[in-house]
Amino acid sequence: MEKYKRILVTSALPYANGPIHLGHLAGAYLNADLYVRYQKLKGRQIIYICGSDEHGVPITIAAEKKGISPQKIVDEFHSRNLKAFKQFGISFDYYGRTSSPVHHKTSQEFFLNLYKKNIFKKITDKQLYDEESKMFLPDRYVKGTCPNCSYNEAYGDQCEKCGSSLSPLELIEPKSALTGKTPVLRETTHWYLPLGEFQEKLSTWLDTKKDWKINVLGQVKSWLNEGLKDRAVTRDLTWGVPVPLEDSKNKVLYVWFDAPIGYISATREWADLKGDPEQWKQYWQKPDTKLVHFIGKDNIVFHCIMFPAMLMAHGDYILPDNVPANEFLNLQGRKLSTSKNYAVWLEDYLLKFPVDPLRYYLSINAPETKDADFTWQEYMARNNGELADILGNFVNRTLAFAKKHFNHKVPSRGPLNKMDKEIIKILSDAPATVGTFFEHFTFRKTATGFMDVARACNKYFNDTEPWKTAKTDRQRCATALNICIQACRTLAIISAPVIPFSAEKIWNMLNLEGSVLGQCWDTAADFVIENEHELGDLSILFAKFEQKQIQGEIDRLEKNQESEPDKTETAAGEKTKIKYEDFSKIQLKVAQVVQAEKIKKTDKLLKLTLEIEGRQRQIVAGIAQHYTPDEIKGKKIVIVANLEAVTIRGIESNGMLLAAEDDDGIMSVLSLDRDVKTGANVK
Ligand code: B3M
Ligand code: ZN
Repeated sequence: MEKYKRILVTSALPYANGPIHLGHLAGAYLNADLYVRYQKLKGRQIIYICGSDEHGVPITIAAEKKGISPQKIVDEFHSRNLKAFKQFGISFDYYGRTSSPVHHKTSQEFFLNLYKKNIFKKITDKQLYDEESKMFLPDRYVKGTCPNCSYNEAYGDQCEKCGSSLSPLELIEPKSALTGKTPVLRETTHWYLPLGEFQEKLSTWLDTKKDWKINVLGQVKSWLNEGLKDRAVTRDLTWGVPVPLEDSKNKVLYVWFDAPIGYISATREWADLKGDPEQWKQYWQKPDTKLVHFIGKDNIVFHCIMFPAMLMAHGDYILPDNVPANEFLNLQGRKLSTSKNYAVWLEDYLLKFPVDPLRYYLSINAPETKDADFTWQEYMARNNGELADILGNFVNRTLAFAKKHFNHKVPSRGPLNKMDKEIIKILSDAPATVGTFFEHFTFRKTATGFMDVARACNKYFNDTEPWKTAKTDRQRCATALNICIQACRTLAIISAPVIPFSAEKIWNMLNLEGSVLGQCWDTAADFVIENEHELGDLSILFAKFEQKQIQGEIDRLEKNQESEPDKTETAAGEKTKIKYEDFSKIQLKVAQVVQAEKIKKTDKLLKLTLEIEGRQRQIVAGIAQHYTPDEIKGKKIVIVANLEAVTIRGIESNGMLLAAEDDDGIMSVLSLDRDVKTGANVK
């Protein structure tokens, strides 16, 4: 941090075409909020910027579906989403919108700056055109068959089945999403950002990012390895930021050109509102600002390649220090699907359940290095067994005890014994230990971190047995209670980023001045509550849920289960027990990798040619982010040999290799420590 004076945090601007669901929260908002709240407690100068993405084809298509204007759609969802985020405690300093005049101006200036520097290539070529609706069909206006996986509902910009990014002309049998008609080809002119020309500069810059998350670096490297291509930054549409050139009628900026500039415009609006219109420049133009973008994994290329290239081309701006992108959140073992209503909507959640249990569960179960699974059952278990039984119980029994035995006042400490010293050590280490987890974007550990401290406090309460010493050794009892009360304060501060509403409640129960938000992280473990301080009123911190409260939610999702199954395991990653007969159906064999190559247009896949007892066999393995083809070549590995063949990205895979992957996203392919022949059985 020393290198930096201030921090600018952004979360991806959600499209204002629908409500927010848990996948959004887990991807780019809750993690950012934890980071920001922590940094504020650390006393750092930081702002948190977000807003609605109100342009692009997703918006116009949503509007057309509902038969209303795009403006109406974005007006509705901008305010609904902002309200839901606020209620969920997402502490934006400013939530802008890309339809604002400041944004139009800022993005047009940005475009013109690059245009005047002759950065863009102006290219005229043929694009798909719908004769019936009389318009070109960019991005999602065209659907067709994916050339990579043959999925027949692929969009013109992306195939949602295999994840590859596409251009409309690559689709097989394209059809207009508006009329269903087969489009014709027509000439049109657009401005392209020649990303290839930034390849070297981007690579050099990205090479310095050794501390970025593995999942992010993996994707980025695979884009770079494939070689960056020109990208059109304009579209033939009427909804969006008009292209500010004479010869560009009915053309707007591509949504992924204007949306990231939205971070800048929103910061400008924030500064205007503060009455210090120049202040945005500090955050965007001073190299001692740390810029951090929180996003979901589908936005990595835009934030790590395209936007940085734009910023480099412009020259006046800083580049992100980190882009800690998250993977996806699944729901009850299946992929979330908004179109099939297989999702948990935030607005709906807020009507029925309290905020903090969800913040806690989504933090502890964040899709940090790999996809995670949300289940209502685990949500309830975490609330009841951890928030209520550990943290809630500790605070409650401490304060109830003080009320009963010390007249609701803080008793004074006497001499300390071994147990006292041990818990004091745990408490005083906590701010630094838990703090590191925030600094390193390992948010799952921030939640386990404070809960572990609460667990130790609960144990201390049990072990010191104040209910006995109350009668036998008053000073001992008072000492233990004093420590427990001080610990409640520490816990309030170190849990505040994750469960801000409950932390505030603890603060009030302790009857301390001000708000927990105004405290200092580093002195969270100082024992500053004075003797004889009068405590506040007790209230329940976390109510326990009963099965019937969550059953309705489970039933609703089960009804919507046309969505594809994604995982066979339970939320805790445990599988149900099997018999040996079941295991013995799996044939594991030793194989040697004789050839390895990257599969084009994918981040994760390698095609491996294996040798087993003199015969060759081909498999596809999801290890490209962890192994280069050269690293894996020659290795003897273990494969599942009798798996039915599947086709992945048009390539047949006859088996599966075994690899271990831990929570930090480190992957290791299983290998052998003696030289056995290929074909050997593994049991
Ligand atoms: N509107 C969000 C998405 O892909 C997209 C993010 C823009 S961030 C500049 O869902
Ligand atoms: Zn596909």
